[in-house]
Amino acid sequence: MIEGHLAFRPTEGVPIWDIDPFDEEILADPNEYYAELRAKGSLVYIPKYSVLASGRYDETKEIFSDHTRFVSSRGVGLNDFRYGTPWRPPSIILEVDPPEHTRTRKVMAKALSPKAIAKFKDAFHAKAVELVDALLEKRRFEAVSDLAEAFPTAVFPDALGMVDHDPRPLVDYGAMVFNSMGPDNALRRKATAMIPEIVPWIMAACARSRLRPGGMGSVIYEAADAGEITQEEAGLLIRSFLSAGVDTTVTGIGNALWCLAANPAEYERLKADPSLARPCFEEVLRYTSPVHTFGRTAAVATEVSGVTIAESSKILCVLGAANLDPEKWGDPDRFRIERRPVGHLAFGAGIHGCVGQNIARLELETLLTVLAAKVDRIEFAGAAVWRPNNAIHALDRMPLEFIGK
Ligand code: HEM
Ligand code: OVM
Repeated sequence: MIEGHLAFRPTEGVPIWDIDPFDEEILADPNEYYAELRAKGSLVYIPKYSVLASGRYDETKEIFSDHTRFVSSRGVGLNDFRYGTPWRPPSIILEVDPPEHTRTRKVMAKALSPKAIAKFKDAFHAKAVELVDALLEKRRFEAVSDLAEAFPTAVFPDALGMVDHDPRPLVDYGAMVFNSMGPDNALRRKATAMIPEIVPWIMAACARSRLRPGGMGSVIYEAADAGEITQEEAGLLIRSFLSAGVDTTVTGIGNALWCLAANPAEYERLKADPSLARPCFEEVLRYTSPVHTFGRTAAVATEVSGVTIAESSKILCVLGAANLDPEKWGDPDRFRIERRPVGHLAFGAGIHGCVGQNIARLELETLLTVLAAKVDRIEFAGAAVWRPNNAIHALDRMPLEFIGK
């Protein structure tokens, strides 16, 4: 695999920071790094990777949503696709710009529209009830495997229409995709080493013959039949479902349980008013940013907040830092389920803003509603441990206890 990027010289006046944002200790506990990044300036140069980093809300949003100046087609990870071969054929939705993006985005948005996914609600609810009842019976359990992973790996492949599926490669592929967006560190090398055992399984699962009619996958293949995309592109869009659709919601659920166990008064509020399930999830997203960092590449010489940006600069958009910026959010370090953090960047912003956000919300809203109805208390039953990932902020394990109503 050939990789690399230009060694950009920092613009004069830009703070230079000798830090490795992908150090495993920082990835596991990033809030101090976020605060320092915001404090140093609107853009900070990181020599270790020859990149600029943005952690303040306004600038991060500006860069992330301006697809003309800051492109995705050169990769949203650390490597510039112009100077190295990507580890897999690029995503035809995430890693492209208009006009290519417009066509594939339209097809995927149709499969994931509120109308198209409404029919999954009952199945999601039934699975949530089944899992939560079993865990109440057990009382103590491992929340990452037994709930955060168990729920999406059961309901999402079914909604996609997969005829047979296995939770392990689904969870591992997501972690791989997100780790590969980072630098050439141990996390990325471990991810790359798993390619032979996981990628063939994933690619085989994208075939039309493996997808039932009635699922989101068949909507994609029908768009191919209608000539909107090619059959090969349909397969690659199914790959996008499997890349971005499982590990993200697994992380969302784990992080939600962590927030609620750590903030029992907020859980009391949710029980008292289960219609807060959705705003609660939005606050979990703001507070924990499951996707913590994604990049862009400057296609032109430009400027943000008075800082000059050279053409071809790679910019890390630190969504986790922006979502905790005190200039944007009052009391950002407090988890408040009634905050309704409109404008948070956990799903991104602009034309690449998460196309799966409606189904992510449906999964989380359903699960949080079932919890509020059945579980009286959510308590830690041991230490919660975070799992470093170059792009995802997720738990590795979290012993919990559910006390029933
Ligand atoms: C895009 C986060 C769930 C599919 C994005 C982006 C973010 C994000 C930050 C923007 C990427 C960018 O601009 O470069 C999340 C989070 C989720 C979640 C935090 C759950 C809590 C899902 C689900 C799917 C999905 C369930 C299901 C298919 C995608 C795809 C894109 C995307 C295909 C690329 C869209 C485009 O480039 O136009 N997501 N996501 N995501 N997400 Fe999600
Ligand atoms: C894709 C893809 C992969 C990772 C993340 C993502 C968050 C999309 O393959 O399209 O969005």
